[in-house]
Amino acid sequence: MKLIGSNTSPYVRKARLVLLEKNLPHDYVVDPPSDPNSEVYRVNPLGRIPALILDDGECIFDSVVITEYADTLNDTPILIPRNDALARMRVRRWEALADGIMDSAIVVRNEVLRPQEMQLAATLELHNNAITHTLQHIAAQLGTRDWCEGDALTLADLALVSALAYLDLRQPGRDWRGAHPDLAAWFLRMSARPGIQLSLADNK
Ligand SMILES: N[C@@H](CCC(=O)N[C@@H](CS)C(=O)NCC(=O)O)C(=O)O
Repeated sequence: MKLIGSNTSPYVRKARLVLLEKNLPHDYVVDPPSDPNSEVYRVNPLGRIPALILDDGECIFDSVVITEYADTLNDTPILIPRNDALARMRVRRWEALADGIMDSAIVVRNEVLRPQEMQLAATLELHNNAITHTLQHIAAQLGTRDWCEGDALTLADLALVSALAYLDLRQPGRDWRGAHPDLAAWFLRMSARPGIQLSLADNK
């Protein structure tokens, strides 16, 4: 299978980390929709990345659907609990928090790319505050634990790494490490994983 993405997209990073952590053979192709000739326009009517093209040509999008599908392909490890409905919900809820940070950070990014006089201060404040509050919530939930949910790696951890990496990329002035030292220590521990290391090397 082939994952179409870009190195800057946090949703792509999340999907890619799932493929890497599960050791699912795939080609990772940087082919962003900013290129009008991107293959993504042929395979995803939304023109968004990530898009995962299976060997028979079927295309899967968006990142939530990709991760859901990819997780069924093997059990090593199971990243989304299958039998425990509460644990499954909690992993998905972590993912919603991480995706929400990504969504807000992208709104902020798009806003600051506009000419200064056209930028909406209220939009910037709304979304920056949402990120700040969500980071506080996440840091309080995680505490000093190793994993977001349960006692092993799940999709929750990979989604959170992807959201934090995106903040590092797009909001380098946001000192989330200073505000949340335990979260910073967790991110450092997670960064030692080979798949995450590989993906973070491209975070520029
Ligand atoms: N909810 C989607 C969001 C995907 C998305 O918005 N991707 C962005 C990149 S971060 C995109 O493709 N934007 C179109 C563009 O860059 O032109 C998912 O989780 O896959």
